[in-house]
Amino acid sequence: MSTRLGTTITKKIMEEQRQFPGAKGDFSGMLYELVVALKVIAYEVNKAGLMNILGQAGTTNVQGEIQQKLDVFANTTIIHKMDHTGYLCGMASEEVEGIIEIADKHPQGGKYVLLFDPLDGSTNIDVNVSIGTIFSIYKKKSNNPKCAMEDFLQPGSNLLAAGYAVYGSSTMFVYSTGLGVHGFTLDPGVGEFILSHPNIKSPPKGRIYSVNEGNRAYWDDRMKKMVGYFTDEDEATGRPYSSRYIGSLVADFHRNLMLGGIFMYPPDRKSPGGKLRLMYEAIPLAFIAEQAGGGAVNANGERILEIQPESLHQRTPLFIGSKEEVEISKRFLAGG
Ligand code: AHM
Ligand code: MG
Repeated sequence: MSTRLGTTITKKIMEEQRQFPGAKGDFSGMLYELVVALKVIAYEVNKAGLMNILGQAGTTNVQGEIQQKLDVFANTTIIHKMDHTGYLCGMASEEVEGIIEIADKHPQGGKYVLLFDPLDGSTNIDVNVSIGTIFSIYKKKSNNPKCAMEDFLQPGSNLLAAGYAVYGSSTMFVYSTGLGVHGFTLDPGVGEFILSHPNIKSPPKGRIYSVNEGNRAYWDDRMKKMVGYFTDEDEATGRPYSSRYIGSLVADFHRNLMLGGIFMYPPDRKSPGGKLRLMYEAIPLAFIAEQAGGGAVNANGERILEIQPESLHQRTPLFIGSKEEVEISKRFLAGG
């Protein structure tokens, strides 16, 4: 039996730290802590059917959606794992209305802010379908002793790091600090993430389109034409595309990142501003998509990473994936 474990996430983070000569290790320390929180969530998700943890917690989050018990667990796990580290000046979560400040009893003066969607795809929890956690990290901007809203409302082009965990047939952790995208698979035997997908590059052209077609009646003509394009037959351009839709953004995104294709959550009559959250979902995944050679735009064809956020829980339409399919979506969004 081989005793080789492969490259652990700790080793990879240390290697990346060495590429920033002035780095003191705070950023790396923060990532390690976050990875531990994600392992705790993965463990809990994996035994969800065994514990009396399934079902709704009976509280409603800021978006007015009913929270599942595991949402609450994931949210508090990340907050409690990160709040006493001294690395952060604050956090923001999809499940919490305002900024999560660092309590006075914990070390102050952290240089970074962490934003996260603790459990994305939460309607899939009870039915054993892949779900995940999405995160992003910015450097604190303001001179406030505590963090201020401006520290959070930064465009994605300022991101220091972003990534996600997918709790699926295995648990994967995918992240980027701007030096490419790296994917790790959790070895449950040793409880360590092992580098399984170094330097992920998304295929420049894919074969998959992902959208909730049940919303077709609410779409505008641009959207109907675009999906018509993906489903029409044309051998020269490899159409029709295949349709794949899980209903967990993070899992849909991950599959398309690996196989190539486009994920779309357009504006529609029910949600004219789109459904997904700019800060917790669109920006971090756009950062990963671009680092892997793909792209991400809103319904005006604007690059997601260039949007100046106006509020923590702002929503956005999202078209994200391989370079070619994002260009096709831009063409249709422009009315062509
Ligand atoms: P959430 O589970 O964090 O609230 O995220 C919203 C989810 C996304 O994961 C997914 O892409 C989308 O909502 C699915 O929406 P719909 O059911 O309208 O297709
Ligand atoms: Mg989500």
